[in-house]
Amino acid sequence: MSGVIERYRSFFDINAQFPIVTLNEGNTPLIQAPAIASKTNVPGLQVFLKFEGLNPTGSFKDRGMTYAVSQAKAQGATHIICASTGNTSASAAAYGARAQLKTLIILPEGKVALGKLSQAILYGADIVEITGNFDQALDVVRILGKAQGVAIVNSINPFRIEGQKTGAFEVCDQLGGKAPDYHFIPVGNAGNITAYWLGYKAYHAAGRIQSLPKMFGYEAEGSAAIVKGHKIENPETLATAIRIGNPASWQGAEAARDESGGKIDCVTDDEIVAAYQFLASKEGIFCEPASAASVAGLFKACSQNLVAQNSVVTCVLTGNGLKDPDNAIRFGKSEKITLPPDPQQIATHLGLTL
Ligand code: AN7
Repeated sequence: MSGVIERYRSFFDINAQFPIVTLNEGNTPLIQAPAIASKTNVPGLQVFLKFEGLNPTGSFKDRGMTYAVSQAKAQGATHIICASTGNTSASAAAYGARAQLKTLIILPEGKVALGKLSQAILYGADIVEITGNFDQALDVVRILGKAQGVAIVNSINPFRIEGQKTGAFEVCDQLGGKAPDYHFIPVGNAGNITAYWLGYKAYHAAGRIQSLPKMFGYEAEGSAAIVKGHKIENPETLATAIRIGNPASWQGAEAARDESGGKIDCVTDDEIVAAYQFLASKEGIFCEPASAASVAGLFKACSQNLVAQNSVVTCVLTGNGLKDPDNAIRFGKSEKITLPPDPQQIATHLGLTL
């Protein structure tokens, strides 16, 4: 299976000669989540998880990066640059390597999960950590992007949003040519909620679906600029992927909310962690903390009676749990002890009778 541009070619404004840089991204599973549905206590609810952690670099960013990097290459760029809370940089570094472009990455010091950093390092990007946060890194990138031969591949690049629309196309295809009734998604820089909404609208306009979902986006409470209606100077959350205080696609997120009759709300770190643990221990799905904000948001919205009975819900799980082993170990509830290789002793410890 080829990547998202080839699969949804008619939705991209490209000709037959357009050179595509791809790692066969997309085509991620839509996994039904009965334990989550049951925990909501909403009768007849069907919940599906779009597990974007199974993309080539482990996050949804690959859908937009294939198109942004293809366009950069086609337009003769020599360098790509991005600010990142981690996943964008991992994806940029991979597609940059694939396209043989120099990849420049500006990161908030000490706030990028280990897996993401390790990816950028091995893919071979040039990495600068700033003594500041993501929003400041993006401000720097907006200026460095003016340098000769440099293409910005943050989601302020419209090609990123174009590529990420394919997530919505896949959800509808996987539901058998239908849109969900509600779409739950984490919100950081707000590019993805913008892209999904544009994707649903494009599919609707093309006659592929007959209805549109209500868009429910969730920021982390300590970084909830859209919910609070102002920039957050010092955003905080353990979900470092969405530790963003001035979302670049703020207006796109509000348009998605208002046009769809949805909601932008926030969830606390405790709610995020509870959903993160529930996903792993009750559904067998390992996502990163920021991704669990969509499920935390679903639980919150259901408790507020905002979700109708018998509806179909999708939650996007934006990134793979392996991205952030530190939080997995911190919040995992397994017991681990060291013993000699003695079956009897181990059996006794595990409560088994030999
Ligand atoms: C796992 O990598 O902004 O609202 O620089 O990595 O489209 O920003 C990551 C964002 C959700 C939020 N879940 O998506 C970056 C970056 C995960 C993420 C988001 C991100 P947007």
